[in-house]
Amino acid sequence: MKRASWWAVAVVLSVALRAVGQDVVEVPLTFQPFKKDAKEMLNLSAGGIVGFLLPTPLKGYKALPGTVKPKFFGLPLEERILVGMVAWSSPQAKTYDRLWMDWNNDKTFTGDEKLMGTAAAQGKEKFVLFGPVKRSWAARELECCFVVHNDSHIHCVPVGYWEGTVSLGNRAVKLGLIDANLNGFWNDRLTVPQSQEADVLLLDFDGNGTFDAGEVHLLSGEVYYLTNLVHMPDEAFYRLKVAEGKPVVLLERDKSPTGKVKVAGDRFQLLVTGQDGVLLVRGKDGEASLPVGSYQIYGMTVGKKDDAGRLWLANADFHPSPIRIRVPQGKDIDLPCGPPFKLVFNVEREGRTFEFSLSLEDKGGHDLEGVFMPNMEPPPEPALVIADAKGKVIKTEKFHYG
Ligand SMILES: [Ca+2]
Ligand SMILES: [Ca+2]
Ligand SMILES: [Ca+2]
Repeated sequence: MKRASWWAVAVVLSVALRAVGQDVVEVPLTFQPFKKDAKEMLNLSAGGIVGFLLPTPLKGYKALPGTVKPKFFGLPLEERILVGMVAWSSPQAKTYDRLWMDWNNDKTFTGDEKLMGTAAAQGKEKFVLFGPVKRSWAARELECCFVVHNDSHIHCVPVGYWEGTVSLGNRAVKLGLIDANLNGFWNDRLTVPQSQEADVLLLDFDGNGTFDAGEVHLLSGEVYYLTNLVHMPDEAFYRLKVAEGKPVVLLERDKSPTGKVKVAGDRFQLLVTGQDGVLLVRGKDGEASLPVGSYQIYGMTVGKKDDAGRLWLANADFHPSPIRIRVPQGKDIDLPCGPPFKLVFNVEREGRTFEFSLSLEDKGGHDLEGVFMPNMEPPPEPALVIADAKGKVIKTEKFHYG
């Protein structure tokens, strides 16, 4: 009798241990320094910390004598403002290729606080990259790069990110974490959907080996802020914890019951808030799982493949009136957003002047913010043709994006 009960205990224990082993997965991370590619730095760190270039110096500062076209900015870094100045190196430079940061906060810019930048253009965009630099700031060593973008603003970004691979279901999933708010920790979570005060989670959701960032980071679903719950490619939800003192992330599977939501797209992302705060839901083949509960949908990106299998994307922003839904267990919910889209033609008349405009609405009547072709460019502007009753063309005009 006694022996039999020992056996029983042993069996229960081994089952429990195996379950724990499967529910928390340790993922070792390695540091990946950014290549000298300003656009990649900005995309993967969701812009890092941003300051606008201003024509007048910040209070207590003045331009260095002899500088060409100086501009000024402040970067909010850890409860303090890092004040800086950019200028052209000469009247022929045509770009802000010199940078001074007041690292020691003495209200002056000195030679040892100066950096020289490398200019690079990518398409219509213009970048000047400074650094990497390592300086004392807020009682610690800050290592970062600076990027002047389109002559209008400056970004402070980390010098790289942590990357690892986890086996989920039958797939290896590459993930990464970036200290996007540059406070020395890489586990700051997004609390409200409009905030940008958080670190970034990189997730190779489509398994093509790279973290694909769109111009708008919600578009790809692979570069987004770290949230309490993370929707992984195996359809399950996980809580990510960063192990203390070592480059390891722990993935703990959330075991809440789930339901399904449906959107007519080959791929889609929904930005929602629910009982666990902000959550990016990643769907494919028209459906996505969500833990049972009530949600507010703040944004949506939908991708549909064309005949050649290339993905076209459309996005909508539901601020400030989010769509409210309830996800019950084991029942599919058709969401009141997404395709089919409807082209709406509006005419406004004032005296002899007519104004024509076009907009795209989703099935719930929500305006679409943007549509992107597979190359991430907006589709060509449509033309307006006015003809008389006999079909003779009177006027042709092009619509403009506005
Ligand atoms: Ca100084
Ligand atoms: Ca951080
Ligand atoms: Ca990818």
